[in-house]
Amino acid sequence: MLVQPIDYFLVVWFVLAIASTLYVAVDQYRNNPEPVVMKWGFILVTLYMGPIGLLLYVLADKEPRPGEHEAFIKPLWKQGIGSTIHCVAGDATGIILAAAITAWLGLPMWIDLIAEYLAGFGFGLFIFQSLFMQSMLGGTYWENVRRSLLPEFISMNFMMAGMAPVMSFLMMGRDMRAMEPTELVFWGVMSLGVIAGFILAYPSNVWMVARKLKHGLMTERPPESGPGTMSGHGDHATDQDKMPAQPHSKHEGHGAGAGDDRKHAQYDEHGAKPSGHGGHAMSTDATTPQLAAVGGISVLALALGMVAPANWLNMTLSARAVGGAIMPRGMIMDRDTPAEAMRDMAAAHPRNMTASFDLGVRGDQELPYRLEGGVKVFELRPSQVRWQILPNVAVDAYAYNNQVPGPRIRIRQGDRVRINVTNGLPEETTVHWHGLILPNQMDGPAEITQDPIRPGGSYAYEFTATQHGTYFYHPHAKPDRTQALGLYGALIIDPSNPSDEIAADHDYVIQLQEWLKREGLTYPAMPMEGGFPNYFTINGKAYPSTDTIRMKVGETLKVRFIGTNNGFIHPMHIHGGPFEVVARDGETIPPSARFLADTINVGPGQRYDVVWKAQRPGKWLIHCHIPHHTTNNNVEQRGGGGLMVVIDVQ
Ligand SMILES: [Cu+2]
Repeated sequence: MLVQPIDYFLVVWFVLAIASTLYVAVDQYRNNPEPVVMKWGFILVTLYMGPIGLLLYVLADKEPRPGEHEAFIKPLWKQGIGSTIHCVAGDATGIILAAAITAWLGLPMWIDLIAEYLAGFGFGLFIFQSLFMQSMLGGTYWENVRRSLLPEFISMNFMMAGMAPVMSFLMMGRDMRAMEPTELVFWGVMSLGVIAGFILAYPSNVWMVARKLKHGLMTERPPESGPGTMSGHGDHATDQDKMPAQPHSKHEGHGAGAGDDRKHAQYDEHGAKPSGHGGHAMSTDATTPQLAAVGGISVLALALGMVAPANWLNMTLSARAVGGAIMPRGMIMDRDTPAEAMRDMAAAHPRNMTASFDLGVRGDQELPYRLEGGVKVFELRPSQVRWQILPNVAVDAYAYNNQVPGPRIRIRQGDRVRINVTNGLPEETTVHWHGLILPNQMDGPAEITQDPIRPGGSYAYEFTATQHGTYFYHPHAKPDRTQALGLYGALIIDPSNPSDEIAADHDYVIQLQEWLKREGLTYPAMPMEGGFPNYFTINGKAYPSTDTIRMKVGETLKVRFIGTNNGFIHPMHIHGGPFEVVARDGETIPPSARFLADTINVGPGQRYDVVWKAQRPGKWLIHCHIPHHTTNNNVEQRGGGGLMVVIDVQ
């Protein structure tokens, strides 16, 4: 799913990669006179390295004009590229296959890397070098394995030394979609890894070609197209020892400047058949100390590339544990950070949103019920929706019944209620009835009083409301994630004795919330590194999209503040004169203890009922007194933002 700028870049990249690969494939088979194994080497490497593979092909290998391939490929730097190409083609194929399989199996990153090394080495050595090159080198398969072992080992070590840290850091970076083979970024990381591996393996390949440890580029012409093809020649070379210079079947250029003093393998007109024993076997002039030094450094580089990332990354993470998670900028993720912590702070994934609602849709709608044998039965269903909080800002929210805040449950003291909760979220949930006296089994804490409700599962909460006042409900399974993403709703219980109600002309509920929305993604806001919110809502909307309360001079307004938010104490202030604090946490304050104030600190979980009297006409504000909380992404719009509501008094 295209959710980040990198996704669009990668679409372009892979379109270019496929186009480049098609070009190289067609050109190799139509025009370029080289052995089949090298044709495929360039095709595969172009698939992995995209336009860079194409660049290498055109600069180092593609015959510039008919008949020039032999001379064109002679320079050592080109021979080194050829040698690296067929190492990388084999190794990278093994590595990528292993990466996809280990991700699918859910194995941790450290096993992933080891499997990739073994698969890359195995694929490179046993298939690409020994099997495919057998036609070049002659000899038996196992002779080739033995001969290729050391050069392949050195090259593979450097290749993996480049590829492993790129994969480790990028797959387990902020965007851990990179661990999922179903995501484009996974393939982007593989491509970048192959490029890094190529760069690191190249110098050793140049040296190995120069020392005749490895083959570089070669020319192989079918008889019809060879530059020296003479008309009328109908015979074909069958024995290189007898016919070393067959004019229409050349095959040369293996190793820096060494092509002319060695025998040329001969090929029949079908191109790739070994024509005799011995083939292109070379004898190296590298000394044992040289080999030991280069080999040793390659092992050191490999160890560094494989192990060093473990200083910063938790290498025990697997694609199954964290794959797909996109982490907020600024979150501290170190080698000890567990997968659970990452999942907890990850963005709500845009692909999971089941519905989208525009600015006009409001939350906190009174929830209808049906009566079953005297029990008021309510239905609650949490799911993921895109919820508009400002004209141009939508959050990917967790919502009860497609509302943020969730629907208002309004009951009367003494009511018997049953609330059926069906989990439409991709993770476990429960519901806690905050502040209520009820049977312990109905209280909601996951793992403590009940098993969490699994995705698709349900649970019936049933109790009798013995209290009255302002309450709320919220999840008690990972509330730091799921409540922060929008799961909360008001629970208003009217007193059975109407005279217990502190009456006012208007009644307005304020549910507070903090949001973290960046780069198109919504993260659960938390008071920790990387988790600080940048949007704030009252009843699911940020000012200027919040409600306006309309009343007349002399009328009273009861505001029920509910700390439905997770992270901050919000000092809620009303302009235009003091209010009287009449209830706290659902409990009515006795008249003698009620007090006047103009600011009240509403902490998470707290409720305050206050009664404010409109004394003068005009626009009077209710707002949080932390000015940052009255901005939208730190911007003041039309005089404010976030936690702000206007009381319009006529
Ligand atoms: Cu505040």
